[in-house]
Amino acid sequence: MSLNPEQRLRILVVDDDESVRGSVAYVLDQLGHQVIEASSAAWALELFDRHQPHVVLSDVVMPGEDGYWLARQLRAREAAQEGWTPVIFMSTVSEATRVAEGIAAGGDDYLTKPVHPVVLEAKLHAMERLRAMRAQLLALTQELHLANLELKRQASHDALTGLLNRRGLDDHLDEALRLCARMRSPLTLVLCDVDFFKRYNDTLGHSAGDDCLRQVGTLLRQVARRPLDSVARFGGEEFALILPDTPRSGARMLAQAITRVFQGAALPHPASDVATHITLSGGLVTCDPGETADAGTLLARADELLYRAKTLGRNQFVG
Ligand code: GH3
Ligand code: MG
Ligand code: MG
Ligand code: MG
Repeated sequence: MSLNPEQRLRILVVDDDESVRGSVAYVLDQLGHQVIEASSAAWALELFDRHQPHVVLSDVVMPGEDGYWLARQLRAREAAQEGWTPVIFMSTVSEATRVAEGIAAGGDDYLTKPVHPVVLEAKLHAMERLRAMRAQLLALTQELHLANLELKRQASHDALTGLLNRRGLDDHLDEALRLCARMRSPLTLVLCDVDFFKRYNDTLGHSAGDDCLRQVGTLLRQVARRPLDSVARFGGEEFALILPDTPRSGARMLAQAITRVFQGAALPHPASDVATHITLSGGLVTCDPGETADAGTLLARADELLYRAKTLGRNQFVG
């Protein structure tokens, strides 16, 4: 019989009796499957590792380790790898307690010898059905896992800029503060706000405003680009930079870098009182080593300094 490649199974047949192995192998071969033969449980385990069969058909009573031992070994391997290979026992022993013992050892089915070819074929179909269902379930679990990750990402990120959102910022700032306290390392928080942005929207339209905010996000990311730095969109046209391991001197340099980068990018602002391009005002606060500050206090201090920058004439950083 010719099977298409997905239907063709690699089947490990384990039996110490060569004639049983031969006749089972013959039936499977006639059905179009590929057969691997082992004369002992220990040898079967080696062949299993080498060939990763789709199904194991195993005798129970064999010299040395028996078929139940083999099933237990396979299940132990699978537990570590999240795999599953159907194991069907074939035995002349048909005692109920022995059958139950085989299933408990990890067997999926138990056939009494001599195994009828039609029954064998039907049992293989049943195992294939289970394998297909399991594969579907795994795919679904994977999909759910990815969807869950995406939901988590969406909950903490801003759709317009791809930066952290307010919630993401709060979580991140708490975490960064804890880490800096433990490492006795300074952390700087920068809060900045686009100058005269209402006028930008009023002049160029809301959609141009959105584009502008995206570009502001990109520019800020260029400035805060160390691996531990993070940038958030704090509100409408307000942004926050969390800069672990950054002392006051580093913060001042960073503020200068922001001003310089925005000067260089020269995003045109047709209605600003302070420049012909988009500018930012900002507040800088540094939590020094040994100082304990919570996220809320730090944000409130940065906001006050930002307000001061606005009243001092905008396009500047205070802190
Ligand atoms: P200031 O220099 O004092 O900061 O003046 P401003 O006009 O920037 O500040 P104000 O708070 O008066 O206005 C902020 C504007 O930001 C108003 C609002 O329309 C705009 N804005 C907030 N969120 C968005 C957004 O998602 N997209 C766009 N296009 N505009 C936004
Ligand atoms: Mg035997
Ligand atoms: Mg604002
Ligand atoms: Mg503003």
